[in-house]
Amino acid sequence: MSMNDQTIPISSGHLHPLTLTIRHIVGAIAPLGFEVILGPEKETEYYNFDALNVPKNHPARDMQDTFWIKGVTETVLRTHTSAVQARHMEYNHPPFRILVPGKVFRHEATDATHEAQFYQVEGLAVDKNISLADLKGTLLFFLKDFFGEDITMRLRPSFFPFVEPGAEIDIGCFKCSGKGCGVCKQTGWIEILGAGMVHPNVLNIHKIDPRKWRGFAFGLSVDRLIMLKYGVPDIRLLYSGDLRVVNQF
Ligand code: 2NM
Repeated sequence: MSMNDQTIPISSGHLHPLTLTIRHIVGAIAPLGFEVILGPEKETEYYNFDALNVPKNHPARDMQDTFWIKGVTETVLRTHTSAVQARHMEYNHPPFRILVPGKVFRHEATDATHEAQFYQVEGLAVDKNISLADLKGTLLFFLKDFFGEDITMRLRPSFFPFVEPGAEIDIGCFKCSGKGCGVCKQTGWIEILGAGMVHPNVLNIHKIDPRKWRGFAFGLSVDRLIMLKYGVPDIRLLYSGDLRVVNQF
């Protein structure tokens, strides 16, 4: 009898697509000089909202959008990893470039494209003479790594309380090359992440002089990137624990 007749084939485990994709994103951007920083998932209202120039009456602070921790009204489950960037700005002097991957929470109904928890990677660079060109260069460098060399990108004006100006970044549809299809909803463009130049109020809150220092920041959903790149139809599949899903990555 040969050895092979007694060998039971076993399949080896591997990392979850969310972990693999976080590593891909961080691995692409970190070589540009970004340090990876982690922080708490349970946050204070201060770091999650006040320290980021989110107004007291902003709808994002609402009970419908944010998980408030019962009995401790000033404590939340962080709604974005920007809260960690606020902590970093408070305790560090510029220049710095940081990347913050992590889990975030939104109190909203779940459907194919929304989960109560998902993963973000946010980036922040503060230095002298940082401009929108640095933001565009950094993001295009990343998007070419993630979606391929041929990817194109555009910025559309948008609003986030922590940046001015703010922008949504779209990529030219990788499926139809801009002709219009189901993936890009016939527009030729796919919204991929949010970004902007750090608002002077945010710098001031952290005692960083906006006349001397400037910053760019961006935030993306890891889940959304996976869904787009691989055609995953429902975000909940990423949290199902179903090996038929996971084994495809
Ligand atoms: C986004 C969009 C635009 C952002 C801003 C900051 C900070 F802390 F520097 F102010 N961190 N991340 C930012 C800006 C995030 O996500 C859609």
